[in-house]
Amino acid sequence: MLLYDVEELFRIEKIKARWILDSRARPTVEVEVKTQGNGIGRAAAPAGASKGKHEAWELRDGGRSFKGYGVSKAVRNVNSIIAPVLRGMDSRRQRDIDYKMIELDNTPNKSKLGANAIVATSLAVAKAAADTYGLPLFMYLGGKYARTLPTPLMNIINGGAHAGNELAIQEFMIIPVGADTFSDALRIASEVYMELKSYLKEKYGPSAVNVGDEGGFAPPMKETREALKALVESIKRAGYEPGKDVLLAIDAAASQFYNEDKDKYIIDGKELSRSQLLELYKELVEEYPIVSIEDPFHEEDFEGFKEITRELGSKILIVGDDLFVTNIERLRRGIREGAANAILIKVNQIGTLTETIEVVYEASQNNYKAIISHRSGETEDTSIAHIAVALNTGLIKTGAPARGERTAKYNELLRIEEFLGSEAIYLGEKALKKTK
Ligand code: 2PG
Ligand code: MG
Repeated sequence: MLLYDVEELFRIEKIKARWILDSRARPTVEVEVKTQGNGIGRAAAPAGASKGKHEAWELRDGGRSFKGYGVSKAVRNVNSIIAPVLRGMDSRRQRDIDYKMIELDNTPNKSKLGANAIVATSLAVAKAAADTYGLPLFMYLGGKYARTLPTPLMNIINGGAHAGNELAIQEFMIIPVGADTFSDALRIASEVYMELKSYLKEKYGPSAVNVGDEGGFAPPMKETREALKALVESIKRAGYEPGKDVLLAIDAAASQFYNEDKDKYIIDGKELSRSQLLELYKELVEEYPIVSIEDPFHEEDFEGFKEITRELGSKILIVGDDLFVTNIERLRRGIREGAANAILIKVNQIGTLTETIEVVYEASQNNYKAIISHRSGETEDTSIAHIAVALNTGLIKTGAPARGERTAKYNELLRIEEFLGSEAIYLGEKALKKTK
C-alpha cells in the first residue's frame, strides 16, 4: 500500500473534551480523538500537588464551583479553539499538531489554553494514530526497539504535601531489582508493601495504615530515619535482602520544606542550612541502600544540586524534578553546570508529547537518566506506562502497588510484558546505572 492511500484514514475527524474526576476529587480534562479510519484515542491530564514554579500552566476556573478547581475553561478551549484547527490534520504528524497547539496558545507557559487542555489532546492524538494502525501506543511510538520494561520506583511511605503526617520528605520508595521480569519485580514490591502494612500496624497502631495520595502509607512518623528503617524492616520480613533485591530511593521535594526567609530547610525538627542538609543526605546514603535522591534542594538551587552531584553523583542518581520541570532549557542549564545526573519526566509539566520526547532525547544524549513519572493527582490513564517502554528509559515512578490510579499503570505494564513475550527485557538494577 502506498502512504498517500492511507493518509485519509489518519485524518482527525473529531476531538471532544469533557471533565472527569482525578484521584483527589478534583476535575481534570479528558480528551477523545477519532480519526477517519475509526482510530480512537482517549487521554486525561494528571495534576501535581508539589508543583514546580516553572511548570506549564494548569488552567483552573477559580470561583466557588469545585473549590476553584473547575476546568470548564480548559474543556472549552479544547472544544472551541483547538478542535476546529486540528480537525483534518494527519494524526501521525504529532510534532506538527503539538506545535500547532503551542502556536495557538502563544504564551511561554501554555497559560492561555492551559497545559491541561493541551496535554490531554496531545496524548489522545497519539493514541488515536496508534489505534488507527492497530498498534499499542508504546509500539507506535517506539517501534520494535521498544521492549524494555521499566524498573519501578515505588512510593510506599508518603509524606510532605502528599500526606497528613509530619514527614518532611515527600516520598520513600522501594525499587524491586532482584527479579528477571517486570511481573516478578511487581510481586516482590507487593509483598514488601503488605509486610510494611503489618509492621506499621504493630508499631504505630491501626491508623498508621491509612494511605496518602500515591497509595503509600502515611504513618504518624516524624523523622526521616523512622521511615527508612520501616522500609528496610519490611524488605527483610518479606524475605528479601535490602541493598540487593530491593533498593531505596527518596523524593525530598525540598522546595516544600525550604524556608526562604531563613534560607533554611525545616526537617526532622531541625532547621538545616544547605550544607547541613547535604551532610544528612550523605549519612543517609551511608546508612541505608539509597540509590536515588530526587529534588534534594529547592527548585532554584542549581548550586546545591551541583554540590550534591559532585559528592554523591558517582554513586547514586540525583534527580531533578521541580528543578527541571521537564523543560529542555532548564535541563540544558543543569547539563552545562553539572547539576543532577537524572531528570524526572512528567508530560504535563511541559504540556506536549513532542516536547517530552525531545527532553528525554536530550537527557540520554548527555548521559542523564530519565524517569517517566506520574503526578500525585492521577486518573486511570495509562499513557506513561507506554511512554516509558516506548522511549526505553528503563525507569518509571508511579506510586505504590495500591489504589486504582497507580495500579492502572503497573497493570498496563504487565499487559505490555505479556504482549512482548520472550522479547520483553527487565533490566532491574542495571537500569539505574549510567553508561559512561
Ligand atoms: C513528585 C510528584 C509525583 P506531584 O514530586 O515527584 O510523585 O508529586 O505530582 O505532587 O508534583
Ligand atoms: Mg518530585
